[in-house]
Amino acid sequence: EECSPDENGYILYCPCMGKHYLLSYQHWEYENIGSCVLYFCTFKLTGRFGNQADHFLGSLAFAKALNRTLVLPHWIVHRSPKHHESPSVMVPFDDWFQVAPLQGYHRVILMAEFMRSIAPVIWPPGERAGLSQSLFTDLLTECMFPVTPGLLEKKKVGLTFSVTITVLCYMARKGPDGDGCNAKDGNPFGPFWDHINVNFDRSEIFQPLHYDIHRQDNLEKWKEKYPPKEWPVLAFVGAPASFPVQEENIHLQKYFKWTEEMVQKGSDFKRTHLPRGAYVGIHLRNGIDWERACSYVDKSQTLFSSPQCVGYRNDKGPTTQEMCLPPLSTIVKHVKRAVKQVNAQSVFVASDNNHYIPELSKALEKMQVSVHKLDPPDPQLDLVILGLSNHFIGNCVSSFSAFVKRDRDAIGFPSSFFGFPVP
Ligand code: GFB
Repeated sequence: EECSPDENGYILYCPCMGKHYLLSYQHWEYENIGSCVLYFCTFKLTGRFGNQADHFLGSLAFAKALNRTLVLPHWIVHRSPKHHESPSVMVPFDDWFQVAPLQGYHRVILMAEFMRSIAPVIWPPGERAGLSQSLFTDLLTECMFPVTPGLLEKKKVGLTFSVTITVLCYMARKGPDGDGCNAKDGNPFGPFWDHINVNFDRSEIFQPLHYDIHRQDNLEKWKEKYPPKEWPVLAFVGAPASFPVQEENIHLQKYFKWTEEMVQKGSDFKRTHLPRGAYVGIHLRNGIDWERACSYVDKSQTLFSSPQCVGYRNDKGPTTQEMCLPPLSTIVKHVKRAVKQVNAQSVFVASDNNHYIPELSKALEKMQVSVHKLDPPDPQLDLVILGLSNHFIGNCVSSFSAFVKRDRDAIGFPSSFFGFPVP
């Protein structure tokens, strides 16, 4: 019974970055690193977990709206750019998160289980189509890479919008006259599908349909165009969701729970490394990639996850530099306020780069508050420890912070942000 396929069909996707993300990424790289137009060249590419988590919530809502079982993808952990030739690491969904609470919302299945018991029956090799939003022709005006008409023709065989974009960047690396493109080229696209031994036999462009299933007309069109009998599996090469997470899908965070082991690790750290009593958790996003990203704050009203502060309709004012890359003075001010508020004995700092441990320790010396971080670094454990704190101060713009904020909101824990609200 466990193995009988869902006749309503399945949704499968690679948590690879989609259009929105890649385009802005290319823009920065191109403008900021004149000599380098490669997606992977000099950026400090880390996990990008926050993006994937945002996409996950949207994909869950998408699967529920289409009444298809969601295949829980592996998380993709990116290696550093120096290793861009080596594949990303795939982490099974349930290494970090529980499956059971999700089932309280909608039908889900782990990817390994799907590939083992379902795919051979309803999605055999030879009948595998990859779905994408569009060929990249409509993006040419936005894309800053050198593209010749000849290259474009070759790209039309590309599997999807996202993959095509990645392949495009990959081709640009080799020059416009490089060899033809392969739909799974590029990291993490290739490694993700290779990991589960999937090759695509054809591609399907689904536009003008789109992911916003909160629009009833769009939802009906999905059901009409892709009936489960003919399309038992809809395999998307990027998440069928937007980034940042749509406002309507934020509430799904409550079904998205760390495993008990992860929570235990967080509690163990607290017990063994922090003094007894309350602690304030802070997220300092300040790596070089972030500095570059923040230089775009003035050019756009919202950036990445900033709608969590300034509102999805920008109703609470523009995103500011201080929110994106808060100076030490702002950090100290907010931390001191939070320490007083919850009578904290310590501060736990999570960061991708500079934790400011000496500076914060000095600033909090008189208050007799100690400052701590994880060693060695562990992004997921950072998230758990921030989630457990008595008060959390996050970065408005970062989706890493946004995860913690939603996680805490779901259980009624308080949070605030650096530089927001604007005084
Ligand atoms: O999670 P993420 O999408 O959040 O990407 P943002 C940031 C990655 O940096 C994380 C690492 O997945 C981690 O691997 N990182 C960030 C951290 N903060 C911490 C931390 O406190 N501790 C540890 N250990 N690691 C955006 C991306 O990042 O950055 C955009 O979403 C783009 O796609 C932009 O890449 C430049 O939203 O902060």
